[in-house]
Amino acid sequence: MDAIRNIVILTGAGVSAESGIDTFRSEGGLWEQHRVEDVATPEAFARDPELVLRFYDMRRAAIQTKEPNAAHRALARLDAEWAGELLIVTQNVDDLHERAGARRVLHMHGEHLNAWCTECDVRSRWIGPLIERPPCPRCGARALRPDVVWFGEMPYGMEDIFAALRKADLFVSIGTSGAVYPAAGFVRNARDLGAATLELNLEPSQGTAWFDEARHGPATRIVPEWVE
Ligand code: BJW
Repeated sequence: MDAIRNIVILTGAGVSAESGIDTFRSEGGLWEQHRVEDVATPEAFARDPELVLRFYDMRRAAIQTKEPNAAHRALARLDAEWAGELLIVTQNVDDLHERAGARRVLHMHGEHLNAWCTECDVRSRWIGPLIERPPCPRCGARALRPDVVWFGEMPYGMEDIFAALRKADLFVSIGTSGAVYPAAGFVRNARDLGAATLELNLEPSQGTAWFDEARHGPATRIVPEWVE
């Protein structure tokens, strides 16, 4: 990585799979007969809030019992040691990058540990069940929803992500199927902006042809191998 100074790393559900957190689109990756596209939308929440809140309460509780794996730890080491610019853009709502020690992390699809009050627009740390309709710590309204980005909503941090992509010498995509935009388009954005591109995934992703290089295997093996 001699000529490389600035790195953008995109991570997806595959980086947390070996910690025991289900991916979205794997075999059996359905939730109670619902596709993620049917549960993770503002329309689904309006139609059946109990179903959606139950889905997120269950996932939030499960995530809190999981631990970072060797891939998270390798990325945290890279973050700590890399003198150039580095940004880990994660699509994951878990906090396993942070619990492994990574600091330069941007959660473009939100965080399961946060709730968002749709009444006063304030985000707060909230880890209890949302299905009980707790009051917002700021305004008291019973209008908290998970602070995650659903289909049709604008992902967080897009300006910061594009600023990092413009400066990047290397773009690395880890554990993501390349099915969901705008994240799936970052490889083309990075290429157009002059970065080298590398895919690290269990299998070829939908966008694998866009990468200069692709290495396939479990994240706990191929990510530490790449970092070392
Ligand atoms: C391993 C492994 C191991 C397994 N080791 N690897 C038509 C064309 C283009 C776009 C659109 C379109 N129609 C609609 C859109 C837009 C839409 C979209 O992309 N839809 C698609 C279905 C086509 N996107 C949006 O609406 C987004 N917003 C938006 O576009 O706003 C407008 C905008 C305009 C211009 C600029 C910017 C914005 C919002 C998308 C929100 C996605 N939200 C979710 C839910 C978040 C909350 C939650 O967690 O519940 O985000 S959906 C879900 O998918 C979640 C994930 O972050 C996301 C990506 O999934 P990911 O991480 O890739 O997981 P999987 O399961 O798909 O893949 C796992 C991979 O890991 C696999 O490849 C495995 O092989 C691999 N793997 N084990 C290594 N051990």
